[in-house]
Amino acid sequence: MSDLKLYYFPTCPYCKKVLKVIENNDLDEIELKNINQDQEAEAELIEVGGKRQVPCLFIDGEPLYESDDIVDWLKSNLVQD
Ligand SMILES: N[C@@H](CCC(=O)N[C@@H](CS)C(=O)NCC(=O)O)C(=O)O
Repeated sequence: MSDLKLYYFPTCPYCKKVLKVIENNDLDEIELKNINQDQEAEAELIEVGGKRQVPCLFIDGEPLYESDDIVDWLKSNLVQD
């Protein structure tokens, strides 16, 4: 099982799209990090990912940006058909 963290903030429409997939499929294994409330998470996103853009999914510490790519990864790796 991969270590999964989603960096997001609640008013971001791209984040909402990803969060909907997470909620609809009960993907509880993903730790959610709201960068507007958690300064440590915000700093970690910028340091590791290189930019303050959300959503970003860390997969075993590797950042994956772009909501469409994140949704595709979730559907390919976690969502049961
Ligand atoms: N193409 C990107 C767009 C992501 C995007 O524009 N996110 C905005 C928030 S809605 C962002 O992080 N902007 C930088 C900032 O707010 O500092 C995606 O689909 O994930």
